[in-house]
Amino acid sequence: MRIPKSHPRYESLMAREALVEGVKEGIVVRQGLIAHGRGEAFDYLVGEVSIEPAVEAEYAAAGRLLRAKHPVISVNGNVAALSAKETVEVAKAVGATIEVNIFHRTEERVQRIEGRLKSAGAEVVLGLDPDAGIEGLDHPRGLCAKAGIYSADVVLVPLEDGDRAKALKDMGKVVLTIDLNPLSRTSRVSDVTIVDNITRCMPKLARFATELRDDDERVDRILSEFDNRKNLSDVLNHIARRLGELESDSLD
Ligand code: PTJ
Repeated sequence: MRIPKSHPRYESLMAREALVEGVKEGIVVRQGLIAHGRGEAFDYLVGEVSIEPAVEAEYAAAGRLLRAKHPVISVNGNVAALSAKETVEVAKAVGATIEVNIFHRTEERVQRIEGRLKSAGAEVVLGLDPDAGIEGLDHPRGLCAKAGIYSADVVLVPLEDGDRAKALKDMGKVVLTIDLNPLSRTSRVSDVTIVDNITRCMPKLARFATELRDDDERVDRILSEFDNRKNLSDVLNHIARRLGELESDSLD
């Protein structure tokens, strides 16, 4: 379907189209469409823009990735359909390894997601031949690569809610996430939670990483000032304030 750029919901409709195409191509699972709907609902609540706490978290995540010895970006079907090119750009900007790690795992899907990432410019993508396991996870998302997630010190796990973030924390890793739901288990347990749409977040992460690369002092300051609990509470306060304003507007 062709969507005119002038459509007021252009970005949102394009994202839906990308996910529906992703389902047809065997990249996205149908459950991914439901997950996206939940994300859209939270995006409405934040106002469909990158709010200040999100930008702060994006700087903190860029700093953490730059400081990591072995950063890994974990990619699932939704991430590949919405942000393959931008994910590769972030990986290049911070020197991260990319690994496909999916909940609804089939070899064919892993291959298709790997193919999508490679056509977006990735040279190496791990995940197809898992040779290690995330401790404490007995479902397929526990399968991982020794040279990737298993040995990473910092892992970016966008768009998931589940027990993996907690399992990765229990393994001693720094966990970063992108999740429009500030209340999800992954959001609550991560070291840095970016409450922003992945389509707005990934380009910023790449830009901020480039901006911070040679500014050690600024990275030190960003990392020492960032507090994930406070950031999540700033997000919730933003939503509460915004709902209050919308409510009084609608009564005028
Ligand atoms: O590809 P697979 O097999 O690994 O499956 C991927 C999904 C997304 C289906 C799976 O990880 C899943 O079921 O995820 P959840 O538990 O629904 O969590 C997804 C989280 O991402 C939710 O908290 C959503 O609010 C959030 N989310 C969805 N779309 C976006 C988003 N956050 C940021 N940007 C989005 N576009």
